[in-house]
Amino acid sequence: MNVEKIKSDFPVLSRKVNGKELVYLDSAATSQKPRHVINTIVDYYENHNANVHRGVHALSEEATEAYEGARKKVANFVNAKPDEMIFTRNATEGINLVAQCLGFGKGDEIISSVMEHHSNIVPWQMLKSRGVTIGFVDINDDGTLKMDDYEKLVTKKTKLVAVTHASNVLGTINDVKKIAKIAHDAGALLLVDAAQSVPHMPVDVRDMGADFLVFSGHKMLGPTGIGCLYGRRRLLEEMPPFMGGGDMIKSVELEKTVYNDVPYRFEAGTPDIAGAVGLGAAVDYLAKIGMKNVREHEKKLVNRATKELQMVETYGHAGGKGGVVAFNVRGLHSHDVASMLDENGIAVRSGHHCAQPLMKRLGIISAARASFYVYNDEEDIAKLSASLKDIINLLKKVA
Ligand code: 7TS
Repeated sequence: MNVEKIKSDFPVLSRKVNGKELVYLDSAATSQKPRHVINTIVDYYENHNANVHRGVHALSEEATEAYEGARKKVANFVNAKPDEMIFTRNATEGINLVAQCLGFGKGDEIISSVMEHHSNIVPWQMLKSRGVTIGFVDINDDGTLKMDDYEKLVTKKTKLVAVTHASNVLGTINDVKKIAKIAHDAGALLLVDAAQSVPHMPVDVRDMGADFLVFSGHKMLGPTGIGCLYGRRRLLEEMPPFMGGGDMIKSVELEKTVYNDVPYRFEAGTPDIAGAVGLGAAVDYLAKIGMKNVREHEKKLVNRATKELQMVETYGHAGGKGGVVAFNVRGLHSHDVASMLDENGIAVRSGHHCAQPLMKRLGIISAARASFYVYNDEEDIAKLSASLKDIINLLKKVA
């Protein structure tokens, strides 16, 4: 991988922040966008813009072709079929769609885990009013899931197991294939939150055994406002629509409506056409680099970061973890650490990372987090490490 060349494809990475070269270490929150994605979106608006699935005029046909072409690209990227791929706004919307449409009722159980992002906890909690109960798998000290908990918690009453493929805080990559087997053996379904895995490693929905899988375009070099829900076709066909309106129907009479086929049934109203087209371009860009290469590159970076960041407390020590390092400087709030790093042009996220139950489980209120992607290199980590050393030295002087 030629990181220097890749870096030059991202216009924003050449800007300065606080007079310093930007070091962007917040890709787990959202990734930067390469020129190819930006230009594709501009080209779409400048030359092809029209609504999809309706007009017979040239622009409408071109827009439909571009939108459906993007669906094919994204489906292919995770080894799904286009009609199993629903465009959503983001990973969060995909999870809410499943929560609202799968037909949960009294007595159903859902098993989540303590390492989940709020988006894989709150939509399930919202079903409590229907009499649904939720169980949570715990973590070990190294930040891996307690696999024994699945054996204990997943029962005949379990309708769905919801788990993240990769943790946005700990970096742990979970053995979802094994979890799929436990879920399926008990007659339950598996939903995989792949918001932090699809952008960073090869993902194959079939090999994994996922019944549903969600991800967001904006974390994988694509624009904001577009995401995907993969669902096994038979399941999607049995599910009622999420929202009603245009495009999700075959015919409407005042008394009744015949719904459209999957996946259109789940895409009510004018979709984010430019977003989908931009995501298609992002997938092309990533596929050209090769997802195995992306994964290997991030492994190298996270190993280097783990070695360098011995002077701070870090969270999540699973072997082969993803490109995320959450940490705290003793005596400082993570927001203060992030602000001090920002003065040096280094962008990291701080706070609870939308994972408050995990923070509680770790016995902390917040953490700073450096997260890596295709445009980061070892020099970025060296800069982070040097800045953290400066912060710690400054603290010693003040104390
Ligand atoms: N699941 C995981 C594992 C995530 O990390 C995130 C976003 C989401 C779901 C939700 O994605 P969205 O695009 O629907 O909002 N995670 C983060 C983060 O770690 N910092 O900012 C957003």
